Amino acid sequence: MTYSLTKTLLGAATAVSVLCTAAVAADWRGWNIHTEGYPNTIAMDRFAELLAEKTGGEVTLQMFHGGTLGSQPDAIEQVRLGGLEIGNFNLGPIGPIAPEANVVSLPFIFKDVPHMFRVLESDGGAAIAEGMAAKGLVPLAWYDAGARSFYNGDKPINAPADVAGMKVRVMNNDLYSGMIAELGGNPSPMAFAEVYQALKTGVVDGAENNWPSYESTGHFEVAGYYSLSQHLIIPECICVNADAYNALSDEMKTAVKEAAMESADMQRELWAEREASSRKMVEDGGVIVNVIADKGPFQSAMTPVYETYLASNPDLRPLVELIQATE
Ligand code: GTR
Repeated sequence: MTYSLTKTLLGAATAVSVLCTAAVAADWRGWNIHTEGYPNTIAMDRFAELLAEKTGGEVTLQMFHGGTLGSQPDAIEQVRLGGLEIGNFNLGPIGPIAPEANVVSLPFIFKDVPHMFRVLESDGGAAIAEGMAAKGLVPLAWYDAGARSFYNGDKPINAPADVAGMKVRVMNNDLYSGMIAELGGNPSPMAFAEVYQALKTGVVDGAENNWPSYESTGHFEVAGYYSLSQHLIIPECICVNADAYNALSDEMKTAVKEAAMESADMQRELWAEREASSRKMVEDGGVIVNVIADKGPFQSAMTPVYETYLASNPDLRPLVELIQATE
């Protein structure tokens, strides 16, 4: 009797442990907009390898690069809803969903990239991450996306007056539309994949992005003036669906997080190299790089953009001030 009870209990325990293992085993699918050889693509592939290694194969990830699973705003929704588990997202198109994360899309909020990372590693970063997690997207690590500057086909941009009347492609976010409107231009929100044709056919006059994306997309071929406004410094994340992440044991969560952090270390190194090589490549290709002597007029034109954001999110004023006060 005792023997068979023990046997039954043991059997039950085994069944439970098998069930538990089954519950944590996960086959994830991941979205990335960039193509082969881009720092983010290499680092996301490395993340997939590290995930399998560090979780002993309990969590696996199949990456889909080149935006093959859809546009970025759609992929963000997919990861929030659980249609996909992972994405390498720019925080720009996450901002409209999570107001805390939108703080990084206030033009000129960061002094430079190191300042952005200092903020992300502080309470400010924790507030941004919490805001995202509350909307179903858990950021596991932050990637570098440099600074974004304006480019167009026919002239250098030195002052807001040069943007006046220009149709400029922006990512999907009202802050960016407001930014262009305050400079006197016409904002044109559009998916990344459509920008090359739009520039080429004159549907838009200009766009804005960092060196690697300006180069990798070929935008430099059809918009040969790059003016160093550096108006936006937007971080990117490896973001995971909150339910998928929360279903993991603590041990697995740690492993997943470690894999993401190591991938981010790699991405930041590759990013620094790619910024330099992309710049060199486009300059060799004939791009005219324009240094803006005084960015002050661009910065002061952004006051209404900040006011609109703070009027809709009065509770986020301390976060804005925290970032501005971070050395
Ligand atoms: C790139 C970024 C992409 C996407 C793109 C865009 O720099 O890495 O995720 O946001 O810009 O302008 O749409």
